[in-house]
Amino acid sequence: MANKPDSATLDLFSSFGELQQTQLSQGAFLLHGLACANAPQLLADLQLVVAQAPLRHMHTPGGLRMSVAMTNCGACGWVSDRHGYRYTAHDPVTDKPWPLMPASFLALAVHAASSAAYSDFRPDACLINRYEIGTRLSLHQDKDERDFSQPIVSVSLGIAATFLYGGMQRNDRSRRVRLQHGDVLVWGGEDRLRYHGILPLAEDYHPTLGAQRINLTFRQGL
Ligand code: MD3
Ligand code: FE
Repeated sequence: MANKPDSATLDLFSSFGELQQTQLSQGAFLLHGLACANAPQLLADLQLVVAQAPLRHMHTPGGLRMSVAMTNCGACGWVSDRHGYRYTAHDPVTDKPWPLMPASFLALAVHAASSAAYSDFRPDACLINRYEIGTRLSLHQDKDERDFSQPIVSVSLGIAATFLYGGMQRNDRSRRVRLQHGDVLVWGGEDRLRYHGILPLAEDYHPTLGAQRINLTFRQGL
């Protein structure tokens, strides 16, 4: 069998600085360190968001408590409870609308999508995931959004994690991709419905975030 590389790395230049981009597959791009320079602003804005909409452990429709703590900002937010998964305009914990998406979040997400060739990305939701040591996210598809032609942009902050990048079927073999502080992933096209997950977070320490990893995923939910 031909021994062809399964990803290609390019060096690009953008207004966000010099950046290395790895194409994982047809529609999936890893933008190495794209969010590093903006991380202090993102984290300051994140603090304002979680002060209004606290991180919480949601439950799966089967009643299991998720080990990832979550909240949202934007016009809508992803929620899970015993009735299922969906996007809502209000935070069920506070009964208030989700906090506005900070300008720093939106600018980064739109920039990342456009540098990966998705030029009309208009995210209306940002799901915020917090991982502590041992927290994991088992293999799943993101299919609660209305329009799968829209990509998803994800931003990793804090301690590094191992991302599982699977296929279109749960049992397809997964690749492992290390996600570092500041890395941005963009998923669209034929890769939009791939199974993916995060291995249990190994013990580590990040200079600004301590013993945690934060992931922001930008979606068009409605
Ligand atoms: C591939 N988050 O919030 S981000 C999620 O690191 C989620 O917190 C993980 O999976 C995290 O749903 C992984 C990378 C990611 C996000 C969405 C995807 C990969 C994706 C959607 C489709 C395919
Ligand atoms: Fe996901």
